[in-house]
Amino acid sequence: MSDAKTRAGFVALIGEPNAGKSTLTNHMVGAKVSIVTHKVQTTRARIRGVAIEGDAQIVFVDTPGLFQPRRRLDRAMVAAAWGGASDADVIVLLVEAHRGVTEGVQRILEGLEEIGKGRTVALAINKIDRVQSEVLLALTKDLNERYNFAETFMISAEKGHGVKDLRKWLADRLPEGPWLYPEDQIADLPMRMIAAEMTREKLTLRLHQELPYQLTVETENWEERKDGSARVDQIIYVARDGHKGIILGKRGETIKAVSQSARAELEEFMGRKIHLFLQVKVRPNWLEEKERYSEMGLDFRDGNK
Ligand SMILES: Nc1nc2c(ncn2[C@@H]2O[C@H](COP(=O)(O)OP(=O)(O)OP(=O)(O)O)[C@@H](O)[C@H]2O)c(=O)[nH]1
Ligand SMILES: [Mg+2]
Repeated sequence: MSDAKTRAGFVALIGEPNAGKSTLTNHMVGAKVSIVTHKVQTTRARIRGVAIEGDAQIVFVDTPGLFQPRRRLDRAMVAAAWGGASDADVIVLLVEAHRGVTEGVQRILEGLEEIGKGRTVALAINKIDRVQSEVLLALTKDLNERYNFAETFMISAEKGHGVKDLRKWLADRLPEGPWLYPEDQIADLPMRMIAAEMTREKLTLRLHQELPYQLTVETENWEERKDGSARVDQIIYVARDGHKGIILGKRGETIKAVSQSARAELEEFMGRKIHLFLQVKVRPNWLEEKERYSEMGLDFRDGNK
């Protein structure tokens, strides 16, 4: 890449919660850098994943879903998402094919009137595997009448349909310049945060209703061992005693299962042995604590009303 003209820049993926932004990020990068669940509001902060396309290095910025925030955490998440969009060279709006133009999508389009000014904004209709092609044509027309998208892509982030074309198109839109990360770097997130996210994903998959939204996971300690393995200690913060009991489960079964699957994923990611220790702490006010936000990669002040 030394004498050829290189390109590099940021592509923000925005959309409603559950639109498939993290799935697309992972597909583009070719590795799981951002957690994915079937539940809304999985991603809480900006996650950068790095992909290479020809001479271009594309830094994908996965963002939290855009929704109407109620709590401090929600507001900080939404601010992080819009912040990601306004720092990017190109914005891609993901819309779910089978849901179409929801109220949430309309609000995002309104927001884009301001944030998208002077920027390339593309539309990616995702989850095309779930609808008939007539639906896609109508939706493309409808959305393009509502906003002046530079281009429309029809993709399935999960199955990989249309993803290559999108990546090529994005690479061509980035400014010329040196690469922003070393060639072999795939994510810009400290390992302790990636590890905490993995545990939060397993918790979110296992716990029901509101509980996933009432907890946060932090890596408290990371100790390298002489035998090449690492000991990782994490704390799961919850707001209520009752939540602690649910996370532990009968005879500690739930937390054990969570710990096992998080450890397996972490070991695969790191390619070595990990000893993972989880502890649940009740902290009634964690959602209002500044330190929790910096650990999540969010700005506490963004949560101010
Ligand atoms: N059928 C289908 N499902 C998909 C596709 N892309 C993503 N999904 C599923 O949609 C759900 C949400 O995916 P995520 O990637 O977590 O969505 P997100 O936009 O990052 O969601 P938040 O982080 O909550 O904002 C998961 O269950 C994915 O497996 C797709 O192309 N087709
Ligand atoms: Mg996500």
